[in-house]
Amino acid sequence: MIYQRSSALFAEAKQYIPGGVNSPVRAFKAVGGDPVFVKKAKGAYLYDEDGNRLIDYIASWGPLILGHAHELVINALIEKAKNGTSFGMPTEIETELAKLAVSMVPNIDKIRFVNSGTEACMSAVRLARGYTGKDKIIKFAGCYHGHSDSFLIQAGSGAVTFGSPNSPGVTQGTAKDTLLADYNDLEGVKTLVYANKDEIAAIIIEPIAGNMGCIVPTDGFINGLRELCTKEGVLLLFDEVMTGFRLGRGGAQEALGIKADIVMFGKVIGGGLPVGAFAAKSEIMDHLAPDGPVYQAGTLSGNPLAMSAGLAMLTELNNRPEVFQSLADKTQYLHKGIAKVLNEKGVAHQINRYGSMISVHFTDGPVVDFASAAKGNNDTFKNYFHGMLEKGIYLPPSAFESYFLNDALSYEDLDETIKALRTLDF
Ligand code: HOZ
Repeated sequence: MIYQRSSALFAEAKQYIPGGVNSPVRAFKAVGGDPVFVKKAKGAYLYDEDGNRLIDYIASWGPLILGHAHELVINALIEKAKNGTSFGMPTEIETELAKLAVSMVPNIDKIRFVNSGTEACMSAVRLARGYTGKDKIIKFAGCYHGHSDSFLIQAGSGAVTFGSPNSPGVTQGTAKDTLLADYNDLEGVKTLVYANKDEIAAIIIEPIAGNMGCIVPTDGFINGLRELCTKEGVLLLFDEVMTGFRLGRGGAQEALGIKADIVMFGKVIGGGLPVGAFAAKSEIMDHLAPDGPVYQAGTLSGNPLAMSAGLAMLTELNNRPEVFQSLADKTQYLHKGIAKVLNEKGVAHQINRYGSMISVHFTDGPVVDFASAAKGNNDTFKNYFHGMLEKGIYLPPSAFESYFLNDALSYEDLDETIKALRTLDF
């Protein structure tokens, strides 16, 4: 395939935008080469600036569960835009989306809309601290909760891709309140909690991790965290930026059958527009301003365009919950197909999958945490990524990201993907 125009656009972008991108993973640094510039997308396909059609496995990093430019979402947006784009005043549609979200997600009474997953996680931690009167939080190595200071300690996603999981610019004062544990290591978490007794406000986790590739919690891990938190007066925070409304109507809470104290959402709840949200029982949420003392605000929070896209997508998912099983079936099909080809080719690999999240790790052993994810062979990953791109398959451009399947993908698309893999040399 030809990527001339993308390369030219990237060269120009680099003159005006740091690294040529507005979010580092997009720059292809982990895989080399120039990023693909998108012109438009529809359903399961991206169409790039060089006229190539690509089968998309990132779905804007998760939110496009129904596929790109779904007509329900686009029509809702067009209609809404005719009446104005931003008011900085309350609108009815905010309550409509809040009501729907509260009806779909277990264990929440109230929800506050923000503009991104970063904002949601940052605000949720402030709320947890304000509610508990404690300062420290525990996060897991390789988990990514956006780019707020407290979370850039052994962070996953782009932070680890570029070798700076602990970003310069985060003060020692902030860093000391973020304690670090290993994913799937319940004993390690217990040790931290007991060593910092009565000082931990919250444990924040991606209940299915998606920022060190896809990593699935081992049996009893999340449940163990739940029991520990309840016993020790620590709030359990689920970062459902990727899993919310994707693993089922009730996200990971529903899929795992475990309740969190605060749940954070991101782009999914805005149908792909810039939205985030955090939610909990009233007892916790009522600590937020203007009812309570914990401050949080934003002119674009609850923006009518974002609300209309979110409402359209969530309404459809709520009315058609069979989508979740259908996505999981397609993901399993893809898993089997990829595994068969890689086994035939004798390529060492592990495939992690949960619902419609999946990732391929080029390593021998099980991938259960950041350390095991980091053992993946990045040269093999690069060949795989570029080989697939050459065949028109767009995968996440880093081994530390999950794929997200969308409802528009057909079994023919999946077969085309598996067929493309068959042509690669490792
Ligand atoms: N951090 C996002 C994936 N985990 C990538 C964001 C982007 O580059 O758009």
